[in-house]
Amino acid sequence: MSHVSSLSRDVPLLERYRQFLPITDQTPIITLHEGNTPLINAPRLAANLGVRELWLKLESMNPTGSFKDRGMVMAIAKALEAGSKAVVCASTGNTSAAAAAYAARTGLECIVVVPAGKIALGKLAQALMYGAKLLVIEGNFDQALDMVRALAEAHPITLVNSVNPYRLEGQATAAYEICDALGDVPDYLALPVGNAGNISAYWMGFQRYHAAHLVESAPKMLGFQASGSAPIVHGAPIAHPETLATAIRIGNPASWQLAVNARDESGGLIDHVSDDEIVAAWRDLAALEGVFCEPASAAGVAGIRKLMREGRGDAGGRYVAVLTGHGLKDPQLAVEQFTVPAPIPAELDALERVLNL
Ligand code: AN7
Repeated sequence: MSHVSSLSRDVPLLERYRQFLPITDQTPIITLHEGNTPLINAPRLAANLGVRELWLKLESMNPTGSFKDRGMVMAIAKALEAGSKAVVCASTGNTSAAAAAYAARTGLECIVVVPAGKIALGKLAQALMYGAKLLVIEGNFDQALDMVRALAEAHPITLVNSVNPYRLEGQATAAYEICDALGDVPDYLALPVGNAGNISAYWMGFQRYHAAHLVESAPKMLGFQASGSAPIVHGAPIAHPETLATAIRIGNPASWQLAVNARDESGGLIDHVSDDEIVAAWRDLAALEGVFCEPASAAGVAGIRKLMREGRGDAGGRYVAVLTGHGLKDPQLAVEQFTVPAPIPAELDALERVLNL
């Protein structure tokens, strides 16, 4: 029995949800064992936030450490199917890590364009190690995206940012997994919003499962931007977005309208959370539940806390927060939150003295 279930866990994502994906007989079923990520209950954090039930979807457990692998495996499979030899993306770091990994796995050339000085170190390391051609621009993500869109129009290079529709198709699998794991939909799905692809993909996924009569309703979508990078909240693009959550430092989201549709059709909201609120939620996730995500990923939990504080939350609700990327991608920012103690002599009595024992 256990042998069978471990085999079924190994079924590639593209195979497992094949009926919901744009897969043909010609689509290569590539995989790095993405998806099938844990959905874990978080009772200590739920109590802290004042909600009845909170689940964490650990997208950090994907092969390159973020949810981007779900969309990228689909986009790269379709690029291969179409005979493409090269892919390109702009990125705040996670998209480039995923693109570079799946390109390496399948022998495609990969070009990534990132903003100078605003990429977490782990993500930079990934693009380099996976062998991507890395270009660093004196500009932000939005400018990088404009550049690669133009590049892909002028040359035979496949764009794998989330404006490529196969990306959202792949990312919708996370919604299917949540429904399959809970046997139902949650009341609320909370997640960070950057380029706004993921909230759009989740909404598409929940609607599809509903239409297929696999669930009886759909959750309210709760999207959260960083306060310094909140164009959807303010209703206008932001020329110079800022936030310490560099993953969502985006001023003109490509999937803006889809995200607004997801918000309105689900009866949800898109709000903003400050960097201080993001950091507090980020630390609480680690210290209360043992879950270390990257700063941007904590925006969903920060947002639930804000709604509860302002009396706009639902204490009796069942929440799922999507933790989009791994904490080890950005260890620098984590260590900076603390004072690392000075060394002590390597002797037992020194240890006992410091511990007051
Ligand atoms: C950890 O990698 O845009 O709203 O270029 O890395 O779908 O953009 C990353 C986005 C949330 C926001 N959490 O998702 C990129 C990039 C993490 C992220 C988001 C990102 P979208």
